[in-house]
Amino acid sequence: MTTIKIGNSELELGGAYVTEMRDSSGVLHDTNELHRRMEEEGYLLLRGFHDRRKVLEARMQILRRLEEQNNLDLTFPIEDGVISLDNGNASYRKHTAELTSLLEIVNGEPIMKFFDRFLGGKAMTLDFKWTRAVGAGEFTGAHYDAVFMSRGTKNLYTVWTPIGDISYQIGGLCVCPGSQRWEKVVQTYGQMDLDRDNIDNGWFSSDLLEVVDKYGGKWATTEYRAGDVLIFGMYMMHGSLTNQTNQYRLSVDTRYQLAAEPVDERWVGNNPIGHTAPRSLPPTSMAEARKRWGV
Ligand SMILES: O=C(O)CCC(=O)C(=O)O
Repeated sequence: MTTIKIGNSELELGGAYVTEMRDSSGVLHDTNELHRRMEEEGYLLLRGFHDRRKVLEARMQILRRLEEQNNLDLTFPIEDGVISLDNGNASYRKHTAELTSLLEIVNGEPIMKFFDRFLGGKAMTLDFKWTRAVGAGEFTGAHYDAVFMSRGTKNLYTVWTPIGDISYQIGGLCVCPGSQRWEKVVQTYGQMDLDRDNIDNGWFSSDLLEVVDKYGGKWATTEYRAGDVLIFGMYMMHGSLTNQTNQYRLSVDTRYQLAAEPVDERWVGNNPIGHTAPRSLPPTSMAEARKRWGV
């Protein structure tokens, strides 16, 4: 029995809440089938999409940054990315421009060519890269990406790239297939703009189980290998498993769209402005907003 952790709950893979993700790498060259699966299931897991050695090179570049920032416990090999005392999430975002190996992966030919084909035209990627080092006991709550980056085209895709091998214990991403069709949620929460609406941190819920209790379906997840990518659209409810180890979970999420379509200006340019919410007023809680929306 494989046990995984969501929030504080230990769950069985194949049980009521969690199922194994489907691997679509076998249909990588069949664009119609990729579209069909994206439409139906809402995500594409493509194993071995990137050259594993390049991803591991990017991992070392990041780990050296974390070492310089004193985030690592150096009584263990640097490769293991063991977290130093303070345990929290670590940030290396301000160093993104120096992470050349990482940028080669997320801006490189394989992924850009994939999107040229998938989108049926010249693709572009948003310049901002959401780099992550998720600490012990940490996880990401359930959300749609639309809330954070939908001022341009809605035909925008997230690519989540594990930077290293990610076991169930380290805790990678999970998605909720079918959540792209939760019409009422899409029409209310899904229309929210974090910077305009000032509602909490944008997470629909920090309790992933509550979400499927209410709307049905299951969370789908897997163990990832360096080289894999997971792709989904703006209205796919997703979050992550809890990191149960003393090692950082390294990953990056990046966005792709047709170059000819409108762009969310917050996330492009040499120094993207990012979230702009004037937080002079206290934020409305998501619980309150959900009550108002009836979701
Ligand atoms: O890596 C994570 O924990 C969150 C990533 C995420 O929310 C995304 O890829 O949109």
